[in-house]
Amino acid sequence: MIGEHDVLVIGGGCAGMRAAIEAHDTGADVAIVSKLHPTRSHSGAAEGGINAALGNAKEDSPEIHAYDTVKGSDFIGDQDAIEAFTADAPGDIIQLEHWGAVFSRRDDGKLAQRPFGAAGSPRTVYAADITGHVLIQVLYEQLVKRDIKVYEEFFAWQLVVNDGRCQGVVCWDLLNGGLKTIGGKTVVMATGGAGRQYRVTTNAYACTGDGMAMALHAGLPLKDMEFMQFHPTTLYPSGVLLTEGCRGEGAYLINSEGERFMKHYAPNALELASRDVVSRSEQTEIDEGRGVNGSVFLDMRHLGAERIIDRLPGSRELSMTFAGVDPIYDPVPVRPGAHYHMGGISTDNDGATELTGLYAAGECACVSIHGANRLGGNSLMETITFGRRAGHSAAEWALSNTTIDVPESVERDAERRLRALLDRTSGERPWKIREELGSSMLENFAVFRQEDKMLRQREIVLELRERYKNVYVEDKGDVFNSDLTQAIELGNMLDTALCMIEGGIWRKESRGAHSRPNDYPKRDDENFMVHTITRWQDDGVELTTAPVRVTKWEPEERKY
Ligand code: MEZ
Repeated sequence: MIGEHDVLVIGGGCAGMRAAIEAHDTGADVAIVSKLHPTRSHSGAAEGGINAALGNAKEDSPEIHAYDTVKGSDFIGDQDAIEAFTADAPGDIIQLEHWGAVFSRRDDGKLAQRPFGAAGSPRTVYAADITGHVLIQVLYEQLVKRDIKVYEEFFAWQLVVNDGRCQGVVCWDLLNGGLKTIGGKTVVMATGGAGRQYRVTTNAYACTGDGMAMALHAGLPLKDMEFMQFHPTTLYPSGVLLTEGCRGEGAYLINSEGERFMKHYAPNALELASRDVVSRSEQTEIDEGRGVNGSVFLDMRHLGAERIIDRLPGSRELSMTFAGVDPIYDPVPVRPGAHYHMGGISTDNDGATELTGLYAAGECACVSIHGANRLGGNSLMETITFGRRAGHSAAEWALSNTTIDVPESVERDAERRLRALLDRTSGERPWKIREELGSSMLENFAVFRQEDKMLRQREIVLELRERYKNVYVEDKGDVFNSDLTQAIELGNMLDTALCMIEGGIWRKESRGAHSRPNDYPKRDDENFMVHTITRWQDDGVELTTAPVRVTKWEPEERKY
């Protein structure tokens, strides 16, 4: 073992850093393990903002925020978790501001808040359109201030479970090579999502579901994995995110005929309906022949150069760089792209999982506050609020329990598995399997779903898993062996994809991001207002269900 800590956080994005800061401030000795430098984490790609009911632009309250979130979730978010979240959010924003987050401000000096989709009030606090980027810098400064150790460029591979509790993680040292074990009295998983399962995605190459897969393989349940959010405005052809903040500032969507089509789908909220609704509307326009190259257009021209440059400078730059279009003069081609996993490692409201000593927060976790569809801006807030809560409870547990015991056999077993992979002298290269996974998920498990396509996708993933058993790592070296880590990441994506597909096949209704217009077009509260729970059993997925926790909002028809 190369190190021992009270709390070990896996993942250096917003949730991981916020958890580490809180654990430190609770009195614990903390370290972060991350395959990237923290300021390169994918949280930095979150653009449009972070939601809290400050009421600076219009009357608002945590209760209204909670209702919007419950409705957005299509009524399977757990309402006690949502209420805890929206109650904590304003204080957490003020804390970030006190730490130096340079949020945009109104003329009267208050924090500015912009409208976002499906929100009853302009609630999204922002720093132009680089909010995530600002937050990771601020959180990283707080790590440095506290001298929190970061095991940087350490690829976490396997949880250490001994004596019925989680006590650390086995990692591959990217810089020097070799397996290294780090002990923790408690471990907080904060590794983000797995959007790279799809060919068109806003997600960075690093988003490969490593934490979800580690938990799954340690016997933990993943909850609601069938719900994959497609963000309505990803640039054609790259999939790079164009923030919802553009629509918040007044941009609208048009089809190939120049028609503002959202009036047919969400007559009140228009482009600011929830993401599942807007993505479906775009996909319908495209499927019915009113798109161009599989895209529609986001029109910002009427906002004028001054507003675009002031509020949306990053979006302009991304459009020019990745689509060759300056939004001041021309509409930008956009289409739905895989963006966010509503599901993840099942936790309670303080991040605890069912394995003693293991906590989770951020996109890899499912508390669950997003249910079947997340509201834009609730994700950055989730990283902060639930990162803080998980860090606190992990520290409290660690401080009242004293030992770390990692048997030598743990690293020996991991070494054997690694050797089996590295010593293989022939086989299939990982990239081909990865490409087929990305294309087929987009084809068969995307904005719209239907039984035959999902069954086909299950077959495809099972076949890819068979081929994966023979995957061949060409680079046998120690230093920055990305061939090796990409092969491991591929295994993680395949297994988590299987959980998603099994959940999708099981859910015979349309709810939030799980839309089955051809076979089950309606929501079915009587039979399916439950969470799906998937576990890894006998090299496959076992599916059960768990009840949704309702505090005060009974399900109603969802209209925007
Ligand atoms: O919450 C998000 O996903 C977000 C803020 C994205 C965006 O459009 O900017």
